[in-house]
Amino acid sequence: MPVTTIERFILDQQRTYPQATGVFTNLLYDIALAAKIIARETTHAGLVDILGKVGQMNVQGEEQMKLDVFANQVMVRANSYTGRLAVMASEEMEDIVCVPEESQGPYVLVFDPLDGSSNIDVNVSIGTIFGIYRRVTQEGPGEMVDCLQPGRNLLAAGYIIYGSSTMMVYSTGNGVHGFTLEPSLGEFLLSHPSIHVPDPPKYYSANQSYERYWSEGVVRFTRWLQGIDGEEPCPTLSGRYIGSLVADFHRNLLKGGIFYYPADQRSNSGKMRLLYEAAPLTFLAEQAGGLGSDGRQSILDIVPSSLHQRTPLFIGNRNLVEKARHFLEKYDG
Ligand code: P6P
Repeated sequence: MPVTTIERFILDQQRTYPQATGVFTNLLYDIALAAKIIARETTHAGLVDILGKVGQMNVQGEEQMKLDVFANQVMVRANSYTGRLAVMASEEMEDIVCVPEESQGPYVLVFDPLDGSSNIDVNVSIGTIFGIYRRVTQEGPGEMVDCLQPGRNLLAAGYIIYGSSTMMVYSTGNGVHGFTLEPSLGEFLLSHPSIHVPDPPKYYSANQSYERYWSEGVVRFTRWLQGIDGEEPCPTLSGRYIGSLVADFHRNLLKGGIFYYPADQRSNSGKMRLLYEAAPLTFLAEQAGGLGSDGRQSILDIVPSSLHQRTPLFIGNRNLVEKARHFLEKYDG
């Protein structure tokens, strides 16, 4: 495979859009740069000055780890003065993030700067998730309505996984492509072109310690995945649950499988965030031949009513996600 940097790849993709001005391309560059800066810190997270809690609580009511705060700052600062964005929304910030008037542009960036951060101090892979929209307001400062768009409107989405290596995986609607960071060069190099979810799948990912809260449909779906339920056989799957959404999603994207975090008796909205977790990952899943749903409808068809709203999530191989819907319709009505 020729050595292709992410910048070269993005630029080559831009060439297929004659009317492109380069703003979108530069936005993707900015995200890749932010990813490199965050990656540099996550690989040193064992140092005292980063590890440990900053003591603040974020909008999710979760104690903020210093790396959360750092990653959020990097994403905001890398995108505030570039002239690409009208507005941003971050998992770490309660309200929309306004862009200085002299630096506004046509796009909207939504992101979770560091998902799975509770795993930082046990050295489990964590990730940044992002989605890019075009603004819907015509001019002036971006507004909440620019952020509350359904996933169908996404122009691009991706994630960076900080693990045994750092990878950036993204799509602009022309397939899903993965780039691995070569730290000695500081470059993301094309390592996984045109990713498609393998079939048959290999894994199912769910936190089964919550089964007692699940609906009958979800329990029956899980028994089917385990080859126990009476319906037609499911491919033989192994259970794998890391407890870090990006890591679980990434493994299933490359090996085939389904991740699900359903609604349950504790929360009828599930745990995953619609705007900056479920929708961007569903955009990627669909581009890779898979699906993402709340158990009834595509995640991409849900119009957000608030920045931090949650949604049940079933995401991965098309046939497994469709089977989940079958069980929920059959047993949960
Ligand atoms: P549970 C991490 O806190 C996170 O938001 C996701 O990354 C992960 O998939 C999920 O929560 C794990 O949740 O309830 O199984 O610990």
